[in-house]
Amino acid sequence: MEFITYEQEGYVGVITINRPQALNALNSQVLDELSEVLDNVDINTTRAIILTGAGEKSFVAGADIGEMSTLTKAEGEAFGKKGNDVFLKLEKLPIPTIAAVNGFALGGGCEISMSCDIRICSENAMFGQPEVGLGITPGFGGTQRLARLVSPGMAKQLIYTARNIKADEAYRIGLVNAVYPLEELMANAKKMAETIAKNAPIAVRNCKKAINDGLQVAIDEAVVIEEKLFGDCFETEDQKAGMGNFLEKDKEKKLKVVPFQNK
Ligand code: CO8
Repeated sequence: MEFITYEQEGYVGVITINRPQALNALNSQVLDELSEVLDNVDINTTRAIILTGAGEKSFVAGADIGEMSTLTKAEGEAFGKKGNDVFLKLEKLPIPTIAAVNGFALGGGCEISMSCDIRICSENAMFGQPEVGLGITPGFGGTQRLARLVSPGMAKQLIYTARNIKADEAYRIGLVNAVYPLEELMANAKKMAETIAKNAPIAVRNCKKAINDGLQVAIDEAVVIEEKLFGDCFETEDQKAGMGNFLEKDKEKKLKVVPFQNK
């Protein structure tokens, strides 16, 4: 692969978008490579994924403007679909994903971060949907996910004005969960990923699915989704060990057994 690297440390996988000549902008090849990497994540040996950008300046500076500049209407729609398909694959990955946003997250960069479960960023991060200034809409899920993540009013303001916001404002509006000095960002992303990885993996996956699927439907349907995924945890080794250890008051065993159970 030319533009994506994947590294696995224990249960944690790190995907890095590495196209420094364009501040990690997403062209078709980057999207194809990302799709392939996601297809190859072994969810039985990986319990959390961190997505970041190479370098100290940019997470992802958007979709590739050069590639988009000559598209026809049909090609534009197809490019939008290509991005959306990859971002949906990322969003639906059964295991938790953390975007470690280390600089510019503009346009498609903000959009890919919103396809992750959790966003944390560095102090130099900058978020925004500058698309209307380029004569297009945020077409990699931005009109949908930003409105769901912050609020429709805030999303509309950011999208209509095309104003970029710094890390502190992204934190204030709930777009990111935490802000760290750049040099501490990856350590904190890994710490969070490892904390997640210590918990029962089937239960964690089912929580992700319950939240994601439940948010798409009315509450009475959502609680049925939750019930099924709750029931699905029973009779697993993790459920037996986790509850058994609690009842036996064996904290040592709990720590030793639960993190190493798998489906
Ligand atoms: N696409 C292509 N190349 C880019 C992009 C990009 N999005 N961003 C930066 N680059 C390139 C620059 O052209 C430059 O290349 P070169 O050295 O060959 O001239 C190199 O990266 C370095 O960039 P700058 O010299 O501009 O670096 P600065 O530090 O001066 O500025 C900025 C950094 C502020 C990030 C600036 O590069 C910038 O404004 N970039 C564009 C940001 C942007 O508008 N992003 C949104 C793009 S649109 C989008 O993402 C749509 C998503 C939905 C698509 C739906 C499809 C239908």
